[in-house]
Amino acid sequence: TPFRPDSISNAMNDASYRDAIFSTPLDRVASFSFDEQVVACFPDMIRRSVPGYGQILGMLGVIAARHLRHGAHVYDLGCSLGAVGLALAGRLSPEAFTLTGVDLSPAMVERARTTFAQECPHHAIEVVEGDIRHFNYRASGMIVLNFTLQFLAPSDRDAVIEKLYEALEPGGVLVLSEKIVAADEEENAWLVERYHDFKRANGYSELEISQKRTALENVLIPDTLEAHHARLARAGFPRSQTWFQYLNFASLIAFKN
Ligand code: GEK
Repeated sequence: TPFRPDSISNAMNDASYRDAIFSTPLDRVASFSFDEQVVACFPDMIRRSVPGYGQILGMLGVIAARHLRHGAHVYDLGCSLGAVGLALAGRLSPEAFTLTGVDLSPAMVERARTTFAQECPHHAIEVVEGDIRHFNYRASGMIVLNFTLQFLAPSDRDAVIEKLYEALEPGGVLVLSEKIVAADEEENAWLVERYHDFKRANGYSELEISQKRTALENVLIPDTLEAHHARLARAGFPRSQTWFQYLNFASLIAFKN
């Protein structure tokens, strides 16, 4: 099949229910958590809620093909259902890389393992249930945090990025995709309003948008792009750049010499 950077495996789409978690009024909106209810509709939720999600995934395969030394190891941190691993497996042969996906949610890990076994049984991909803050990383050529760092307490973020810098081999790359906030208030307000328009256009109701917003308060705390680049520099990366932005969602790449 011809390569389309924005296309990803249908495997996850097929099994996905439509996200209706916040479609009915709730007395008290609980904090968002990655439980079984979320797992069941996750592919639908993330596609309708994260602008550019599919394009970022498609491009991760392209970036890996460019930057990975043959046979190098890759980490996908906060792997959820394994979308990053699937994107790489769709682009690279089984000999090209090994991958470890790490996620804190047992429900995610279980589903990701099944998906890899079905979709790319010849690729050396494992999924580990664990906390990326306290993980023992092996030397790697590429580390991906696709919308995961944003869920860590801000005070934990520096130490994780430092650990990942240490784990990367010379020439290694870190890809960091995040929901971001703009330092300028007016700019930020415009981005957030257009983001809510984006969600409306993708079929979310006012109620769903506002209840999801409440559920994510204090759970997802976004940094500015400047804060991300500064953190990467502090951790030791001599160079980082923003390679993708769509409204208040962005992806950065950092290079280790
Ligand atoms: C994708 N990357 O489809 N340790 C490990 N996992 C964690 C931690 C932690 N400390 N905190 C949160 N998670 C995926 C999407 S989703 C993004 C990533 C979103 C996990 C959490 O369980 C969830 O699966 C994931 O990080 C974030 O490309 O839902 O917006």
